[in-house]
Amino acid sequence: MQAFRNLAARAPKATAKSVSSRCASTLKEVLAAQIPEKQASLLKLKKEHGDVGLGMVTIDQVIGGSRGIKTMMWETSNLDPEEGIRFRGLTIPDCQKKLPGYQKGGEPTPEALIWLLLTSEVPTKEQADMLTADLHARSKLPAHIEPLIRSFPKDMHPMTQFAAAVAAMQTDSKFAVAYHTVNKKELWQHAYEDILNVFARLPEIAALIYRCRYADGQVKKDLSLDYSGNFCRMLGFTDPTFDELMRLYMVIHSDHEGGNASAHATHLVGSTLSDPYLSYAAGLCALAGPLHGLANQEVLGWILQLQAEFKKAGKPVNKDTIEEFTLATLNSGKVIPGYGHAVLRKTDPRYEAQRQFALKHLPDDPLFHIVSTVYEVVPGVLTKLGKVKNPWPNVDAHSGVLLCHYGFTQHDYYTVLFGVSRAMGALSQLFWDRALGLPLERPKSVTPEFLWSQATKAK
Ligand code: AMX
Repeated sequence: MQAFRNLAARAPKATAKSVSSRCASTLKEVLAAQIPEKQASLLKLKKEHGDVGLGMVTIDQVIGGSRGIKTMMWETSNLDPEEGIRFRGLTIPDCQKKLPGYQKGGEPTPEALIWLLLTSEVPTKEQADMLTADLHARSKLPAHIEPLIRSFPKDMHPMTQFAAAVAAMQTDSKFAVAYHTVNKKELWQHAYEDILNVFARLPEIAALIYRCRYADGQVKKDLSLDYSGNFCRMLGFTDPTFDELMRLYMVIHSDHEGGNASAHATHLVGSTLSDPYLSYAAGLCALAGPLHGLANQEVLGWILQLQAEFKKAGKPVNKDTIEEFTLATLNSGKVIPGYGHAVLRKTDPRYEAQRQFALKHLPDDPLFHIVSTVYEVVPGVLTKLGKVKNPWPNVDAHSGVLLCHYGFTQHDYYTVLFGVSRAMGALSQLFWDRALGLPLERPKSVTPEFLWSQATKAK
């Protein structure tokens, strides 16, 4: 035990440093300076302690979607079942306190979070602004992307359009070209370029999909604003409070450690040395599933259905009627969207952060009132089922109601917003995967016969 404590004391801490300790100042220079030390640390860990076991794997885990099996290294964030997410050691309230906002005291900007996720250092306002300018400068889409999006059938789901457009940008990949021409030790530089370009271009792609599907197809940029502010203008929203909501939304949706399906898919595909465009397109396909990112669309659909049915039947919205509606959903063989989680065992702090925003900015909104009453009822109902491991709300239980309040009502689009945000975590980690030269991911599968033979031996 003492030996473990000594080792742990020597290991790099997953806590953000408050000021850049290095003299290098651009994001790429800070990262370049960090790489040799981190490579050496990983090599030492592998060489001297590679044979240390991390626990047994049970048959239940093999059949049950690998829950809890520690099988991936992920440094940008960590998820504790009780406490929730920490980005480089910082909780959501820590980020709100420490990361620079667009305005002093405002919500942290996604640019500040990208800096934190990549470097584990809290950026100064100047560094965050420098990154904003860099992202704006990289934001021009390859010429074929706009016509491609305009050619999609109107009824193609926005997430299908989004994943297809991101994959189609692969024509621009510097990493894919470099793979054939440069020493693999230098590949991280090209991964960096692609990753920053993906961050820069996702908002316009997302806005084009939105404007073509629900509005006049025109996208108007405002590069005098930050990443989120410009994104809101491109979508067609001009309320500064909505800009703040978008900053909060993007930060809390950015990363949720590595095991979730979108992050894991990005990491898996990237491990084949597929470039960041194709890797993140895979992540988006995973995010589009209703048990994962699409749950945000499902939640609002469920709440609107509840509201419409109650109105038609002349029923009041209260705990009893919501309990009836919840039971009817469960009895029809469906899940309650926005509730439950594979890792969390408490109310998601991302839900709590959005609830605080609602209490401050829209306390009297009728949909917020429904969401709050659902929160009072659903955990009790799910607990009574006896099988649900986490009856508490997750991030998706709240986001739609906030968006709706500001007139963003097209809920079949909501997962695209999640997809713009999730890139920040999944691709920051992908940068480190390439910088550290992590190998092809290739776990072992086993047959049912093997499992039966092990089960029989264990008796
Ligand atoms: N409503 C009804 N049943 C639920 C439930 C919910 N919200 N959450 C879990 N259950 C059920 C499961 O379907 C499973 O039933 P089964 O044994 O009959 O198949 C049982 O409870 C045990 O599941 P679990 O171990 O508690 O959860 P899990 O790790 O297998 O699944 C999740 C996690 C999120 C898929 C699940 O809670 C769920 O389906 N929630 C609703 C969809 C949702 O909100 N997804 C978004 C998650 C966050 C995100 O990724 N964005």
